[in-house]
Amino acid sequence: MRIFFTEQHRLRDAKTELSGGLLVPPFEAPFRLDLIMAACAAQGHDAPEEPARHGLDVALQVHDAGYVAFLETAWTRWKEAGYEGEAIPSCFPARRMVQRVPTDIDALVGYYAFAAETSISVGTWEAAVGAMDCALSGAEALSSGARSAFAACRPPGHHAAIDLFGGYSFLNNAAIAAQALRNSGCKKVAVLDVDFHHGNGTQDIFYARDDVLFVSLHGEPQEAFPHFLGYADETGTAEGEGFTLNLPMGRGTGWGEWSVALEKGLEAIGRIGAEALVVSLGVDTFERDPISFFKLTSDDFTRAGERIASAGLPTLFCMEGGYGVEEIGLNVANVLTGFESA
Ligand code: SP5
Ligand code: ZN
Repeated sequence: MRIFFTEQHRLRDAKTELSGGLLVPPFEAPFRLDLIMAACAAQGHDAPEEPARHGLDVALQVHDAGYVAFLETAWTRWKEAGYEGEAIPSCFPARRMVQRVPTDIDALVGYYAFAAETSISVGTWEAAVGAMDCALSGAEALSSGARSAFAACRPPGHHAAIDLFGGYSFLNNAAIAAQALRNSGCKKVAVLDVDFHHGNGTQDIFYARDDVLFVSLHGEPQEAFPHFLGYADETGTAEGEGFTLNLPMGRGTGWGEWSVALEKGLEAIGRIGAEALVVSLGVDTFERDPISFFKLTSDDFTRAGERIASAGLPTLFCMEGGYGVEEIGLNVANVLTGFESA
């Protein structure tokens, strides 16, 4: 399978994450992708290719233009304001407040955020563009006939909504890839999100659309980040009614229950006649993930890859979450190996 990777991901190396009232080193850090690339090489996967530069046209089909311009300039503007730390939102347009774009940089950071744990740091924009380029090169590979591709995206993307960052996500790599597949002629595209966390951003982007099905397996919102989206009764709106499928699960979920949800998701993908599949691949469902509560084992990831292959669709894997443990590389490589062996 073709693998797209760029060293540009290293430019996202924030110093701070707001966690438990402290500023801690972020869970989402460059070493993650080093472990993933090393494990892929160790399992004999193809050598990574540098993605092409695609520009922002497709991103602007799924994100708000003001939001993209904000991301591009946020760090510079934050520095110009004289701040010494990283850009952390501290003030939000919450219930019954006015949703009007402000001019002040502190206000802008809050306006375009849905969570405060994710700091905007030097190089964040450049790294996010590199991750998007990996996803777009992966989509292009499928359009030229590849059975599968792996976009080694970092920073991740599935929490990035039309005009909101957070959850370590800035540009929604998977959604941008799905849009590119639509642009290149796939009538229906499915996004299967197996990251532990609900893909609130991807759901937001496609919620009223019937050309992209969004299926998500995740920790139930009452207990799991991002908390405020991802309930089973969110099924889409207007033309998009029936094109969102949320499969939330509780603490301690292992392969038994998780794999039943996966089969439900795959059935829905078959039912709508998807012509291509984008997988938001998080491995934070692992039993020893430090911030999550599912119990998948490293062998379960191989099985997951095999089951995803059974959909029989051109498939693009976009890297999302998975934290803190040596096994994240093994777990990602196992999904890809499982897929290819099926
Ligand atoms: C891409 C992705 O996986 N983003 C996840 C972002 C989660 N960030 C906030 C996590 C807060 C978790 N708090 C649980 C602490 C358990 N001790
Ligand atoms: Zn996650």
